[in-house]
Parts: sequence; structure tokens; C-alpha cells
Amino acid sequence: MYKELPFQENLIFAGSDELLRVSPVGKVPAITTDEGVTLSESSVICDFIEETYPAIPLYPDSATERAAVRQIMKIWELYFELPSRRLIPYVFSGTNAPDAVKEEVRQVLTRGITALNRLCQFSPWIAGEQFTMADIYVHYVNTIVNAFAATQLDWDVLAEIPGMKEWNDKMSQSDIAQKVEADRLANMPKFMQHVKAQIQAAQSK
Ligand SMILES: N[C@@H](CCC(=O)N[C@@H](CS)C(=O)NCC(=O)O)C(=O)O
Repeated sequence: MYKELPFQENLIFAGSDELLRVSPVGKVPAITTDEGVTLSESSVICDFIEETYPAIPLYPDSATERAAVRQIMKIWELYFELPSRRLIPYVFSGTNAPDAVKEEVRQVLTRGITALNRLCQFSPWIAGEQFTMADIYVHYVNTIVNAFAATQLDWDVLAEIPGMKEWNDKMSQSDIAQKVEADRLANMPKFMQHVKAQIQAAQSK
């Protein structure tokens, strides 16, 4: 949307054969390119879109600065997104994660917080003066951190990074973020119905 590219969105839920046809691990997001090639993994898709449609760039020109942007994205993925996702089953099933799991997640997040306090610029964007893919990526991951880690651990994780909350609020106000959020909320009842059915199916096994 930021690059003003036309695309068709397909609503596909996890656990379906339809999704496995476009994503080898059966996860969203996944895309089918103009050439009919299927791709999954958010960061891979981000890079593909940038390389294929360089107009309205989302990475800096210099290789060093591009690497710095990717470093923020990678650390966010490994030290914020993945540990937060560990807690998803507990949030969706309305149970409390075991203490050992919570402790493991807390430790990984703590490393991420230390790293990001060193790397984030917020001047005004996360990697500096240029709005980059890291801004889009981190804003998306933050919804996962807030929805799962913050609730299960009773810990305002983003508050540990000065400037993060203000930047995140600013990101949420963009027209694109508002449209994405409106779509997400509109789909939520259907999504939760699907999640509940999956949990029930797993419990009856
Ligand atoms: N590393 C993947 C993570 C994708 C992911 O976990 N997607 C979730 C939804 S946000 C999913 O499809 N979950 C379904 C499942 O685990 O079966 C990426 O960056 O694209």
C-alpha cells in the first residue's frame, strides 16, 4: 500500500490446504507474484517487493544503511516476535502460560530490549531520517508483542524502549495503518471463530 502497488488480497486461514499451496509452512503472510511464484516469510516478501518495485523506496541507498535497517527488522523478528508468539496458544485458549515458558520469553525479550535501545533512532523514524521498511515491520510486530507478551507477562514491554510508544502511536495514525487496523477488526469475529474451532479440534484428539 505504501508503494501504491495494485494487489489482490485473499482471505485464507491457517490449517487449510489452500494456504499450504502458497506457503510451505502454512502461515500468513504469503504472496503469489505476477509471474505466479509463491513466496512466504514477511522479511523475504518485504525484500522482494522492494527489489521488484524500487519506486517509492523503503530501504536506504547505501548498503551499510540498508543493513542497519535489516538489523533492526531481524532483531525485532527474533527477539520480540518469536518469543511473543510462544504465548499465543495460552492467550487464545484463555489459560496462563507455565512459569518456565514465561521466564524463557522474558529473557529473550530482555535481550531484544537492550539491543533495540541501542539501535532505534526515532529521529523521526525508527532507523533515522528516512521512513523505511523497518518502520512498517516493527509497527506490525508491536501488535503481536502487545497482544500476547504484554498480556501474559503483565509487562508493558514497549515502554522499556524510550520513544517507542510515541513513535508507535504516530505510526498507528497513518491512513494505511488505519485501513489495515479497520480490516483486521472487521475480520476478527470470523478469525476468532476459526481459532476456537481449531482449539476444539485439537482438544478432542
Ligand atoms: N516467520 C513468519 C511468521 C508468520 C506467522 O507466524 N503467521 C501467523 C499469523 S500472524 C500464522 O499464520 N499462524 C498460523 C499457524 O501457526 O498455523 C513470517 O514472518 O511471515
